[in-house]
Amino acid sequence: MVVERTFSIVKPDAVRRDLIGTIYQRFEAAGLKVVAAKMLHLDQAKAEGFYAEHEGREFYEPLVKFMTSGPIMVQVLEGENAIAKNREIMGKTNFEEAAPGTIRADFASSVRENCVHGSDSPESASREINYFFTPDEVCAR
Ligand code: DAT
Ligand code: MG
Repeated sequence: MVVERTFSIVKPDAVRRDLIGTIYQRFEAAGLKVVAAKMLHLDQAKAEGFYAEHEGREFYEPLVKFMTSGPIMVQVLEGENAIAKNREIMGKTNFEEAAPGTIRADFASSVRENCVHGSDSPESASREINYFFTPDEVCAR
């Protein structure tokens, strides 16, 4: 088994609804250790850059507006198969298709307002971690 790091966001909807602790509990229960974390409020340029892969899609502009609508928690999670494991406990993008017991099935209120982000590949994990954290902000555990 390979110990990996992945990048995660608790999105503005979940922060507004005081779900930070509940979602962190899901990470820890799944064996994903928090090795870096901070709260911040994205500005438009930073949100656009983060979701650049979706530029031009019909949902891109409302997504950027939502992601800048309030503070978020960004974190690096570490564990065996962390990238796939985190995607598994998040559930599918569309909460109506997400498996019961996943974060999105339990807490998302729409396809857009779906509580969490998680990297989908080693390449995106690396890019996304470096987009928000300097190497010295990530702790060995
Ligand atoms: P994921 O967040 O599961 O990796 P994604 O990368 O395809 O999904 O899309 C990024 C975010 O954009 C997603 O979490 C919510 C929003 N989004 C995606 N498809 C959408 C749609 N059809 N309508 C509204 N928002 C959408
Ligand atoms: Mg994605």
